[in-house]
Amino acid sequence: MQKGIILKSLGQVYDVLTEKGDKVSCTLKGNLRMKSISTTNPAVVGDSVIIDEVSPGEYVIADIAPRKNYIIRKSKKLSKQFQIIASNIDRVFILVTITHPKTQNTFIDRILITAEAYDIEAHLIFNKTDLYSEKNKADARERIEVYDTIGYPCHSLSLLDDKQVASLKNLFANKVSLLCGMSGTGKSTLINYLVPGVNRKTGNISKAHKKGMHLTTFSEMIPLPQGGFVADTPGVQEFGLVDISKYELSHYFREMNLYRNKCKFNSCMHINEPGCAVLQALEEGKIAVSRYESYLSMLVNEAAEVSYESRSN
Ligand SMILES: Nc1nc2c(ncn2[C@@H]2O[C@H](COP(=O)(O)OP(=O)(O)OP(=O)(O)O)[C@@H](O)[C@H]2O)c(=O)[nH]1
Ligand SMILES: [Mg+2]
Ligand SMILES: [Zn+2]
Repeated sequence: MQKGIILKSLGQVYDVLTEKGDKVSCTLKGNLRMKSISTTNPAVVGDSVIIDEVSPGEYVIADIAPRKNYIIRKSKKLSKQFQIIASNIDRVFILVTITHPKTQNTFIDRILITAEAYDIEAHLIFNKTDLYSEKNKADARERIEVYDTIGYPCHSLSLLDDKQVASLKNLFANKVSLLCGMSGTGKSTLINYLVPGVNRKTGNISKAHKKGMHLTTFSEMIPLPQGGFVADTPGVQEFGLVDISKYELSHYFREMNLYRNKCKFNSCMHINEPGCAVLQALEEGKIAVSRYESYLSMLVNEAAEVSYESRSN
């Protein structure tokens, strides 16, 4: 028996990094396979596990430690099921591009809200500044102002410039970090920089659509030379929010959370109710219009009617 962490999940087989520093392939012990009820995957990247060598060179995952947190997305085909992308995350980094591709605020906010709900520190990395037009620059400045004010650290750079990337390195040391961002925003490019020799495939941006090509198709936890891990995830659109209820949603918008206790009604959803302190703060410019728009869009399109999964696991 020894402890390890799941680095990669390939269907029935998992790559585990053991405490001793060996990488071994494991299958899942039968009773653990049965545990998967509401999720499609019983063991996930980032899980802390106990492994057992059942015969020479043959390993099974015998137990999975309770998860500190996890990030989920909806399974495409099975609407009621969700898939855990990664677990036990310390920090989320959202790669944001203003152009090639254009990242929507709703994409950023959806991840921030998920991070907030799971108590994960979130940073924004505005990438591809080398491609900025004057208009893009203004757009970036405006967005950075919004997120800085709420308290999310923003970093602005071009990953093509080694000197600028060097300043990011420290942020990753000795932490388990998750990189998120639309396809083509530079997640794999950043990992190649953080882990020399890892050679993650990076893609071209299609000229016609200015979009990425969805090159990274599964999650993987990569050990960092300076200690810690970084997870590369596919550029998913359908990220997060699966188990956040409509009523809870405003709790995870930090700036809305500051005001919602002052609303006249306890059940206020901050849409058009009288005496709504959130709407008043919006009118007074204390809440950014873009964030409020994200809130409404998530409320209508994504948040669940009821919460059907406890986050504390
Ligand atoms: N001009 C410019 N190109 C960049 C920059 N950072 C990354 N790229 C390019 O953008 C393209 C996409 O980068 P990837 O790292 O593959 O993007 P990804 O986020 O991993 O994409 P998926 O794996 O599809 O989710 C590559 O051709 C990179 O070289 C940058 O700062 N400036
Ligand atoms: Mg990639
Ligand atoms: Zn209200």
